[in-house]
Amino acid sequence: MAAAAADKRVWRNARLSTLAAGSPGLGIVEHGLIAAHEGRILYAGREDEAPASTLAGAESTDCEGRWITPGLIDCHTHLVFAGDRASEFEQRLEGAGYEEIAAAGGGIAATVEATRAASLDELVEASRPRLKALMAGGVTTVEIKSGYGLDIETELKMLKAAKALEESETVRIERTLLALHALPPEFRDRREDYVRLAIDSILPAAADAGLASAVDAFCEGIGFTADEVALLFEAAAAHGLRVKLHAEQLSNLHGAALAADYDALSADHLEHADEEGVAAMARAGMTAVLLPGAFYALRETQRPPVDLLRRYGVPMAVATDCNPGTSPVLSPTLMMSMACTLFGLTPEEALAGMTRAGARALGLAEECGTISPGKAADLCIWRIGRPAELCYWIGMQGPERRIVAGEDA
Ligand code: DI6
Ligand code: FE
Repeated sequence: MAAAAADKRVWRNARLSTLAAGSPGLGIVEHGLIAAHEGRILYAGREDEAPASTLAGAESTDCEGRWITPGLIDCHTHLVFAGDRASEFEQRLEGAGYEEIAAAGGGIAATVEATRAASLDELVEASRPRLKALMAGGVTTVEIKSGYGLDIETELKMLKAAKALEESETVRIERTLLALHALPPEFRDRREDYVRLAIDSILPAAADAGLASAVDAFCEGIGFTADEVALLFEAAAAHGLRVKLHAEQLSNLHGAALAADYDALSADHLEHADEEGVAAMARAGMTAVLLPGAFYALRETQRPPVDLLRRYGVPMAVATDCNPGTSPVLSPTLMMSMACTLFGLTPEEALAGMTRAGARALGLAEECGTISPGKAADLCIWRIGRPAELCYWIGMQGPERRIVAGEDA
């Protein structure tokens, strides 16, 4: 993201949904005003209570009663990849299962082949429209994982592509190394060797190049075992990288509890998580990342344990999981809608899931996700009558205006 920031700006005559911690519910402020200086929020509250000093000399925008929310945060995507998997979609419609397709060499392996074959530039340009679609939907921060390279060169190429996208688009991008995503075909009979390559070579290379801020893995029957993930997480800690985990998506390998042992930021998917896993997540202060797009596309029936997550006070983030196989999703508000309709979240929980909890899942809780003094002035201005509309419309257009670091984006 370009590092420019407007000097001093004010958005007035607005209705705010601040999501600020400590405020009840959505943190609603009627007759609200937001003031920002050099890309950071100075004041967010009632217009008639705004200190004169925050207004002096500011460029002022009349929001004409529109709603302002924090910019949306998509904390789990695989949006950098080459090729597409529409044919796999057709196969699934004819009855083939996701795990069956993967076992037959399709699925993730098909995207790996296309991603290895693409140049860095091709990869960036193939991915840009997906990023742009998410941005148009209101996303101001997005996490992008590697995981379709599964060799040093291509994993780094993917992370470099994510970096190039951040440098050329007005959006914040967090990069995550997902080397333990699938076993690459050339290691089919040498599983341990690939795990060693990921831990001893790919991880250090990504860390040394400063290309990733977190490490993820796919802990699943068709992915990697809890023991293999534990080895990876030890190495991540040694390199000073936080961890997160695809856990309990298709079965329960107790990945959530494992992730908690390594002070993970989040466990993601969680359809098959049990009370032990949720309790461990609560103790470790983790965030649960719910991905209703994958649940929908795979026509899953086991829902994540939302009641348990509520009971244990584990914050629930909602994300697109944008990927070519199980979640070809390009709309953040559609995920909020599905989080409500398919998983039973309230509209308040779904909006918190794509703002405050999304930031927490990325370790960015101090930086963004709520409209609070000191945080980045990343905002969406919506032409809606009430915040629940963000979850209610199916296929809604994005915000009327998107602000990143205090600038119209
Ligand atoms: N879980 C998912 O939903 C994606 N990766 C993962 O570990 C699927 C990725 C793909 O099918 O390409
Ligand atoms: Fe995923």
